Amino acid sequence: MSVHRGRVTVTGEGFEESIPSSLPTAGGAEDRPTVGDWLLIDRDTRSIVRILERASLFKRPAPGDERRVQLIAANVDTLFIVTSCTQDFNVARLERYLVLTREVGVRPVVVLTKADLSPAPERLVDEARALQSGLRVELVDGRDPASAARLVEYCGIGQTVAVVGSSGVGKSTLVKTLTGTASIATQPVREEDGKGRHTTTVREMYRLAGGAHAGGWLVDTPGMRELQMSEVTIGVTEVFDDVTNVTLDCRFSNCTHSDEPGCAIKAAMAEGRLDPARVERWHKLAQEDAVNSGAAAARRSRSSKSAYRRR
Ligand SMILES: Nc1nc2c(ncn2[C@@H]2O[C@H](COP(=O)(O)OP(=O)(O)OP(=O)(O)O)[C@@H](O)[C@H]2O)c(=O)[nH]1
Ligand SMILES: [Mg+2]
Ligand SMILES: [Zn+2]
Repeated sequence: MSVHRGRVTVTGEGFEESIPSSLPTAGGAEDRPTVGDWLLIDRDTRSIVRILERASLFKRPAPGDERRVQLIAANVDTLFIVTSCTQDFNVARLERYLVLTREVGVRPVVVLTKADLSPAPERLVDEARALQSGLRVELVDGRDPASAARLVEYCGIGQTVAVVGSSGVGKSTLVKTLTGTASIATQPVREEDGKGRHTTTVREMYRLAGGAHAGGWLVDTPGMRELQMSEVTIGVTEVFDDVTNVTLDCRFSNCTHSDEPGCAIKAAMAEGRLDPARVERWHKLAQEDAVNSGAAAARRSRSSKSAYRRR
C-alpha cells in the first residue's frame, strides 16, 4: 500500500500493518517491493517471503544518480499523466511520460487539472491530443467531485491507476476527491512561480470510494522534478513513430540527420511534413535514452562480475 524507508505498509485478508521491506534473498532495486505489488507474507513472522510476478512495472533512473533505479509502482493498468492548465503544461514533458507508458505497456490518460483557472483550456486539450493518435485527454477541476467523476470510468473493479506528474499539479487533490479520503494532504502552489511544494513524500495506494466503482485502486505519488529516459528505446520509437518511420528512408542506416546526403528527416522538415521542434525533442530523448541505457547495462555487467568473484 505504501513504501517507507526500510518498511512497507501491507494489507491483506484480516490485516493491515507496517512490516520490514526486506526479502530473504537480496537482489537489485527491482527485487524490492513497491506500491501495487502482490506479496506472499509469512503470517507468523510477518516477513515477506516473495514478490509475485508483476504484470507491469514503472521505474525510472533515480533522480540525482541515474545509475540507480527507482521503482514507481507495480501492476498498474492505467497511468494518469497529470498536468495543469496553468504553468506546468509542457508538451516535451508529456512526451516523456508517454514514452514511459508505451515502454511499460499500460494505457495513458492525460489529465489536465485546474480547468477553472484557464481562460482557454480547450486549446491545451487539442495540443495534448495531437501527441498520439487516440490519446485520451480529460479536462477537470480536481477539487470538484462532479468534474472529477469523468475519471472514474478508468478505475473499474480490480483496476489500478497510478497518478503521476510534477509537484503542485493536483495529483493528491484528485485522489482525495475520487476516494473521499479527507486525510490526504494537499498544499497551495508557490505564488512566485506556480510550482508545488512537494507535499506528498511517499507513494501510497487508496481504495476508490464506494458505489458502483468500489474495488478500483488509485496510487498517489510524490511530484517528479525530472523524468530521465533510460531503457525506453521501444517507447521512444513508438511515441515518435511519425519521426522514426521517416528515418527508415534516410540513405544511410546510421544517419545522424545532421549533414548526410539523402537524409529523409531533413527533407521532410523542409517540405513541412515534420515539425522541426518535434524532431528536436525526439532527438534529445533518443540520445538521453542511449546514454542512460549504456550506463545501466554497464552497471549490470559490473554487479554480475562482482557477484561472480564473491562465489
Ligand atoms: N483551482 C484549482 N485548484 C486545484 C485544482 N487541483 C488542485 N488544485 C490546488 O492545487 C494545489 C496543489 O494540489 P496538490 O493536490 O497538493 O498537488 P500535488 O500534485 O499532489 O503536489 P505534490 O504532492 O507536491 O506532488 C492545492 O492548493 C489544490 O487545492 C483544480 O483543478 N483547480
Ligand atoms: Mg501530492
Ligand atoms: Zn537522416
